[in-house]
Amino acid sequence: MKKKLVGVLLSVSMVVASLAGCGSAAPQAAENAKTETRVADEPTAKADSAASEKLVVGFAQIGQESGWRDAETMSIQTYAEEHADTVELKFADAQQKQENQIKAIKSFIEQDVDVIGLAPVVETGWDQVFAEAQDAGIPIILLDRTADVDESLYATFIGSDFIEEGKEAAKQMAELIGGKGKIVELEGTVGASAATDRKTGFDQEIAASYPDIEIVASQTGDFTRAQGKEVMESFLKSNPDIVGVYAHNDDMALGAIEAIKEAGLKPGEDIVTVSVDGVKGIFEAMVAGEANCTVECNPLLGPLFFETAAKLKAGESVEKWVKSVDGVFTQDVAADVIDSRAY
Ligand code: GYE
Repeated sequence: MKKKLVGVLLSVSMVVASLAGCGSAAPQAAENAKTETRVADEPTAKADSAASEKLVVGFAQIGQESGWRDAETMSIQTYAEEHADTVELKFADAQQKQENQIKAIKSFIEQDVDVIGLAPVVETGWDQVFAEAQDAGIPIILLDRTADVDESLYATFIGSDFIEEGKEAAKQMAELIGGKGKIVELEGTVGASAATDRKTGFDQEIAASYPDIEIVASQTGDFTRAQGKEVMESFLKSNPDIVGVYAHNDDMALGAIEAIKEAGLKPGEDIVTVSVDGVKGIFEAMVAGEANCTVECNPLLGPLFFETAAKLKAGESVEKWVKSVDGVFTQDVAADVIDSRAY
């Protein structure tokens, strides 16, 4: 409580100092100072909204593990730059570590931001810090990945249906390999909703509808191209007769394609690929005939994220899940659409 009051007072003196600096606005400055002082008497009022009407948002990003992630970061930062007169973004890159995301959230709470955005690197372990944000009256937006917490602890989830993506990927794989054969699966980050659900959806659909398809190995490649390649190399050594690889994101598929080539096989023909995201690199690989299908997952969430944050600041209600609408792209359409891809 004491800290908050000091923060408010500091910001009041900053407003007074900056306004006092411009001569002709002096009477106005005195007027403002009075208003601001009244705010200082009320320690519960937010310092930022008292000092300006800007929407102040803290975003705890996961890291830079994939082309998809970079596109999302760009979308968020570009929106903030283009709306700098109304929006202030405090951005943290957690370098793939949950502890760094928790630290970032705590610091956003300290700074009394209006809304906190988070792409949870893993699903569990958020209850305590979310409760702290709630106690401070700061709503949380989950962006692109879900968290395994009580619904009351966050305002909304903006993102795709990963189970559906997994099911769609399974149908595409079945189509590509004629409903039979041995395949391998490259999983995303262990404990991440995008990985858990893409696996659940895929594995369930295969088990339910395609009895002649066998998933002979499934292992994490942590959503990165480097690990996708490494894991695929070991898959190829122990399972030389596979006909397909399903990767939870395009970056791992691109790594797998390198491994397939180095093993002297033809990606896209000897071993087909199905992955998720729809980044430029996988379209290039499809045009080259080396990848077969991508299930789209839209990373350009910046505008929707800030619009939702503005609604929350204004006290408006928002849907608990704002679902992205995504498409599916196969090799035969890749050349036609590649130039229109925005990421
Ligand atoms: O598919 C993957 C990224 O959370 C939906 O995270 C996101 C996933 C995306 O690293 O490439």
